[in-house]
Amino acid sequence: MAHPFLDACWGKATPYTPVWFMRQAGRYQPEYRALRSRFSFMELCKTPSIAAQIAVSAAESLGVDAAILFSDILVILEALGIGFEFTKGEGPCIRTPLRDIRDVERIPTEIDPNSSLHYVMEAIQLTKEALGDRIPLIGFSGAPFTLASYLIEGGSSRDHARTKAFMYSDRGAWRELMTRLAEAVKRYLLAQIDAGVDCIQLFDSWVGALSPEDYTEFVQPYLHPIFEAIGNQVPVIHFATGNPSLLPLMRRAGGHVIGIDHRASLPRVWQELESEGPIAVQGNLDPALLLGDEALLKERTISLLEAVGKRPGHIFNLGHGILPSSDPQRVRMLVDLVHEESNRIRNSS
Ligand code: 1CP
Repeated sequence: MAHPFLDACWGKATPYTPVWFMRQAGRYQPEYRALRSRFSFMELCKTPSIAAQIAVSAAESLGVDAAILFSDILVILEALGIGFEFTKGEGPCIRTPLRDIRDVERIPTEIDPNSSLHYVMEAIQLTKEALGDRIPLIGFSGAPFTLASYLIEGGSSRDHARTKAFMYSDRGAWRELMTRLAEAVKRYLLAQIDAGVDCIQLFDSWVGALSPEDYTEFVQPYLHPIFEAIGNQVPVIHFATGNPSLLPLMRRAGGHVIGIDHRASLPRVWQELESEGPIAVQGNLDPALLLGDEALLKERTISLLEAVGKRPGHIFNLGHGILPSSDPQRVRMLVDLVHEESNRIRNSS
């Protein structure tokens, strides 16, 4: 399919800057909260017709340039035979966190996403049918490090201390764990592409806890097979948060678009990344700006678009997911602002 969002991912010129938001479907929307009062989060993910409806209605009510599959990075754990649940207010909880090589060896080396994650593939097919040719659909997976962190910590973590202790104390077990996770992620993403997604985002949300040295040794080697297997079938957005000094290494690891969080200066980082050749970027307004003064939100949006200017290959997004207390009207206003202002900038002399 052809769409300005996909053109921008490939670094081509577009009439305006395409925009979508991480967590564009979720708790900030009254329609979503109404559904959640009747179903658990996993029930929503496992009912393809509802998952498709959530993804499509979020994208269409906002007027964004891409929809994202309604699911979660943790559902792949089911295919790995690892039990987990989303506890109220506390996020994910893995029933038996990984402790040592024996636990790692229980992770299957070959998964078949079309059977164990069939509901994801069905949700993709239904979402694509409902979207028609209007906007593309983004599929996604957590990246191996981010998944490893949930598996070892047992849930969300601030300092990722258990994950690092595991990584620093048994290199062999770490290598085995990352190799198995990378294989599962690769198969999962290839199955999503077969099911019809137009783009992939690889979420390495927590890798920013590492230094460049650790990233090079403990993360980068496991990403290569994933990017290599996908090749140029669909564009891949490679996203992480928290540590701008990893961005050049992420670029080297792979991806057609680098997702930049709000802690970095997007124009500056982009220039640095392009010293190794052209690359598209995504980002990077602070999600908390949606909670503040509307004039400041507009000012920061316009200044980001002006700093980018007419350069092709920018996808507008927040630096991380929409916060649950955001006002849906404001999010919609931001989409219109990005479209109008970027079009004005492109047509200016
Ligand atoms: O209570 C609820 O209703 C569930 C809230 C919720 C939602 C709406 C969770 C729980 N996940 C999701 C959907 C989701 N998650 C999507 C699709 C919707 C969209 O983006 O429009 C996507 C792409 C994700 C990805 C995801 N889940 C990430 C990567 C993105 C990021 O934020 O860095 C991560 C880290 C998760 C884990 C997760 N899922 C949910 C929670 C509460 C968490 C924990 C976050 C943490 O550890 O702090």
